[in-house]
Amino acid sequence: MTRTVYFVSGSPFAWRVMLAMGLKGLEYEAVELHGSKGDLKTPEYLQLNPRGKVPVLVDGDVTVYESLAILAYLDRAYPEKQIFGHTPADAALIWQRVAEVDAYLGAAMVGAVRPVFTGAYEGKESEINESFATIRAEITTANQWLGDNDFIVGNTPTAADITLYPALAMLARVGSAIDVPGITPNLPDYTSELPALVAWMKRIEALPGYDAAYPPHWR
Ligand SMILES: N[C@@H](CCC(=O)N[C@@H](CS)C(=O)NCC(=O)O)C(=O)O
Repeated sequence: MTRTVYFVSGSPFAWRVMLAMGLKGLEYEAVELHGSKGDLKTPEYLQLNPRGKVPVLVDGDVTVYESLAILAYLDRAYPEKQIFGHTPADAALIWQRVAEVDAYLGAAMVGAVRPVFTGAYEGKESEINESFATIRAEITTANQWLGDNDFIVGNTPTAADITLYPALAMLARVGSAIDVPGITPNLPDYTSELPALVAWMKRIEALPGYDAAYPPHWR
């Protein structure tokens, strides 16, 4: 059976799906799309995802969009190496972390990083700085989630890790590169300030399938 993931290089939403597939040992074809070329708005692509966004997974005759729906699908379709936990309490905590990442860190990233990178920041500096303040607080919170564990929930990787990791990796990469008047990301230096988070990132980077999922334009 052919499995295809449609992605845009660096999309944290697509990256989480590809990390999940790697973790589960699933082979897949990764089809890279380019928003600037209109690839996401072609009639053919809109048939797969009427919102014209990545990721989309096509798994045989099943097509799914929305990254969290794809993770949930993968866990039901390929239950070995479950990423949503084995007990009700674990499942609840994993979903809680996943929802927190999307609702707070993810939303703040949309409010801060996206306008800076699309050049649509003029007149929005104070809102963007507020979003960066939220991002800083959420990074500290994520560091606290780890506690003494190897992963965000317990000692095996779950959907909580693969939802959080792409966002933090993107912030580590772009945060220091933002040089826009009036905008002060002030993101922490993970290595000196958050060593536990750095050690956790290295654990994610050692997982099966990590290299195949790495954004091609960052290589
Ligand atoms: N809630 C969606 C978000 C997907 C999303 O926003 N994808 C972005 C890339 S990071 C995209 O495809 N943007 C293209 C567009 O909006 O035209 C998910 O979790 O899959």
